[in-house]
Amino acid sequence: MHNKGFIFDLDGVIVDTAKYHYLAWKHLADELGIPFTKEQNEQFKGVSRKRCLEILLDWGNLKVSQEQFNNWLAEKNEDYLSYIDTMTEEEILPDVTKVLKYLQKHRVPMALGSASKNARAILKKVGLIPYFNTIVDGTQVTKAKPDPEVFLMAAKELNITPANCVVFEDAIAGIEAANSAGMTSVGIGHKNTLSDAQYVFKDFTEIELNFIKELAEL
Ligand code: B16
Ligand code: MG
Repeated sequence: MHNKGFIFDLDGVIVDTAKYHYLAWKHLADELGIPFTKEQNEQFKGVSRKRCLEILLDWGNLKVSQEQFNNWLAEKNEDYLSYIDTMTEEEILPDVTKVLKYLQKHRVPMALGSASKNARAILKKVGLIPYFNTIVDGTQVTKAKPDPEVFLMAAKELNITPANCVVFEDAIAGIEAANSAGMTSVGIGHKNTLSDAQYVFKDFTEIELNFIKELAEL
């Protein structure tokens, strides 16, 4: 087995589902009369569904019963899943498959480390399940990023020590989680936003296979 392991976040790294999360949250926010912008949606990246709704209700100064809270949570997710249902492999972000193929060819263990409870369904939709040795998602973790739980669990399942893991993340909280797990952090997004990452790329089209080769010690 290879000595290095690669862990990928899902939303914002492999696919851009943030736009669907936005549409579903916006729909609910409109219904509740709470203003919700794309900038506010940025703050929901990498954050669990439940926590997102708590934040939204805080913004709207709304206090609700547990039952109402759960109903809205379900409503948002149903709406979100109606978008997910339309996804195809064309929605995989540019050059992501190139990197996954390269790593698979060299038998580098790969994991998904996502806060989403829908991660498996999304990977299935876009046909990427076969690349991952393990999938750790929001259905398994109890502590949300920036807590390193999701990545530590992925490392354990890959049987690779955390220091030998490389994490690709688009959220500030995700980079923080990777760093506190003692892993190599690669940010996907803006240099200014992800300044705590060890490396930052705008997207996968900026990543050379040579860089991957070095990280993977191939
Ligand atoms: P769900 P990631 C995260 O996925 C998203 O970035 C975040 O916006 C979302 O609220 C969270 O998953 C929960 O998603 O409602 O599908 O369980 O970036 O960690 O892959
Ligand atoms: Mg993400």
